[in-house]
Amino acid sequence: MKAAENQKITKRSLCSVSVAAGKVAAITLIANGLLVGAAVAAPPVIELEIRDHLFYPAEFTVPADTKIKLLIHNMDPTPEEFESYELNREKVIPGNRRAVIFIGPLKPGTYPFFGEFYPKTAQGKILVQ
Ligand SMILES: [Cu+2]
Repeated sequence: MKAAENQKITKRSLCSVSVAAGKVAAITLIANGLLVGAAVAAPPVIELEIRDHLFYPAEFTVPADTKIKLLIHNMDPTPEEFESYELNREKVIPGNRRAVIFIGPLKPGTYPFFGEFYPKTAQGKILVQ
Protein backbone atom coordinates (compact mmCIF):
# COMPACT_ATOMS: atom_id res chain seq x y z
CA MET A 1 0.00 0.00 0.00
CA LYS A 2 2.70 2.43 1.00
CA ALA A 3 4.76 1.75 -2.12
CA ALA A 4 1.70 2.25 -4.31
CA GLU A 5 0.93 5.54 -2.62
CA ASN A 6 4.50 6.67 -3.11
CA GLN A 7 4.35 5.74 -6.77
CA LYS A 8 1.20 7.78 -7.22
CA ILE A 9 2.82 10.77 -5.52
CA THR A 10 5.96 10.32 -7.62
CA LYS A 11 3.94 10.19 -10.83
CA ARG A 12 2.08 13.32 -9.83
CA SER A 13 5.39 15.08 -9.09
CA LEU A 14 6.84 14.04 -12.43
CA CYS A 15 3.70 15.29 -14.20
CA SER A 16 4.10 18.74 -12.66
CA VAL A 17 7.72 18.78 -13.85
CA SER A 18 6.60 19.09 -17.46
CA VAL A 19 4.05 21.76 -16.52
CA ALA A 20 6.24 23.96 -14.32
CA ALA A 21 9.60 23.97 -16.06
CA GLY A 22 11.04 26.52 -13.65
CA LYS A 23 10.67 24.15 -10.72
CA VAL A 24 12.20 21.12 -12.43
CA ALA A 25 15.23 20.82 -10.16
CA ALA A 26 13.32 21.07 -6.88
CA ILE A 27 10.56 18.71 -7.97
CA THR A 28 13.03 16.16 -9.32
CA LEU A 29 14.78 16.14 -5.95
CA ILE A 30 11.46 15.52 -4.21
CA ALA A 31 10.63 12.72 -6.64
CA ASN A 32 14.03 11.11 -6.07
CA GLY A 33 13.53 11.40 -2.34
CA LEU A 34 10.22 9.56 -2.59
CA LEU A 35 11.78 6.82 -4.69
CA VAL A 36 14.61 6.37 -2.18
CA GLY A 37 12.07 6.40 0.63
CA ALA A 38 10.06 3.66 -1.06
CA ALA A 39 13.19 1.52 -1.50
CA VAL A 40 14.21 1.91 2.15
CA ALA A 41 10.67 1.09 3.28
CA ALA A 42 10.66 -2.28 1.45
CA PRO A 43 10.03 -4.78 4.25
CA PRO A 44 12.61 -7.46 5.06
CA VAL A 45 11.71 -10.86 3.62
CA ILE A 46 11.71 -14.05 5.66
CA GLU A 47 11.47 -17.25 3.65
CA LEU A 48 9.81 -20.30 5.13
CA GLU A 49 9.29 -23.78 3.79
CA ILE A 50 6.62 -26.32 4.52
CA ARG A 51 7.96 -29.84 4.08
CA ASP A 52 6.31 -33.05 5.28
CA HIS A 53 3.83 -30.86 7.17
CA LEU A 54 6.56 -29.08 9.14
CA PHE A 55 7.69 -25.47 9.00
CA TYR A 56 11.36 -24.69 8.31
CA PRO A 57 12.49 -22.70 10.18
CA ALA A 58 9.95 -23.46 12.90
CA GLU A 59 11.28 -20.58 14.96
CA PHE A 60 12.86 -17.31 13.93
CA THR A 61 13.42 -13.80 15.20
CA VAL A 62 12.34 -10.53 13.59
CA PRO A 63 12.81 -6.94 14.72
CA ALA A 64 10.02 -5.19 16.62
CA ASP A 65 8.08 -2.30 15.09
CA THR A 66 8.92 -3.47 11.58
CA LYS A 67 6.73 -4.66 8.75
CA ILE A 68 7.90 -8.11 7.59
CA LYS A 69 7.18 -10.02 4.40
CA LEU A 70 6.83 -13.76 4.89
CA LEU A 71 7.41 -15.76 1.73
CA ILE A 72 6.15 -19.26 2.42
CA HIS A 73 6.99 -22.08 0.02
CA ASN A 74 4.77 -25.11 0.34
CA MET A 75 6.99 -27.97 -0.85
CA ASP A 76 4.33 -30.55 -0.03
CA PRO A 77 1.88 -31.69 -2.73
CA THR A 78 -0.99 -31.04 -0.32
CA PRO A 79 -2.41 -27.62 0.62
CA GLU A 80 -1.64 -26.07 3.97
CA GLU A 81 -3.11 -23.10 5.74
CA PHE A 82 -0.76 -20.75 7.55
CA GLU A 83 -2.69 -19.61 10.59
CA SER A 84 -1.95 -17.48 13.64
CA TYR A 85 -4.44 -16.06 16.09
CA GLU A 86 -1.77 -13.82 17.61
CA LEU A 87 -0.83 -12.40 14.21
CA ASN A 88 -4.45 -12.36 13.04
CA ARG A 89 -3.48 -14.08 9.79
CA GLU A 90 -4.66 -17.09 7.86
CA LYS A 91 -3.91 -18.03 4.31
CA VAL A 92 -4.24 -21.22 2.33
CA ILE A 93 -1.16 -22.19 0.33
CA PRO A 94 -1.89 -24.81 -2.34
CA GLY A 95 0.49 -27.73 -2.76
CA ASN A 96 3.76 -26.87 -4.51
CA ARG A 97 2.91 -23.17 -4.45
CA ARG A 98 4.04 -20.19 -2.44
CA ALA A 99 2.28 -17.34 -0.70
CA VAL A 100 3.16 -13.93 0.67
CA ILE A 101 1.92 -12.80 4.07
CA PHE A 102 2.77 -9.41 5.52
CA ILE A 103 3.02 -9.14 9.30
CA GLY A 104 3.81 -6.31 11.66
CA PRO A 105 4.84 -3.84 12.80
CA LEU A 106 4.73 -5.97 15.96
CA LYS A 107 5.46 -5.38 19.62
CA PRO A 108 8.16 -7.54 21.24
CA GLY A 109 6.85 -10.98 22.17
CA THR A 110 6.21 -14.50 20.94
CA TYR A 111 3.74 -15.10 18.13
CA PRO A 112 2.85 -18.77 17.52
CA PHE A 113 1.66 -19.98 14.13
CA PHE A 114 0.54 -23.34 12.81
CA GLY A 115 -0.68 -25.15 9.73
CA GLU A 116 -4.37 -25.57 10.20
CA PHE A 117 -4.58 -28.66 8.01
CA TYR A 118 -1.79 -30.44 9.94
CA PRO A 119 -1.82 -28.64 13.30
CA LYS A 120 -0.17 -31.46 15.25
CA THR A 121 3.06 -31.26 13.26
CA ALA A 122 3.06 -27.90 11.49
CA GLN A 123 3.83 -25.52 14.33
CA GLY A 124 6.16 -22.61 14.78
CA LYS A 125 6.72 -19.31 16.48
CA ILE A 126 8.04 -15.91 15.62
CA LEU A 127 10.10 -14.16 18.26
CA VAL A 128 9.81 -10.40 17.97
CA GLN A 129 12.58 -8.46 19.68
CU1 LIG B 1 -7.95 -21.13 9.31
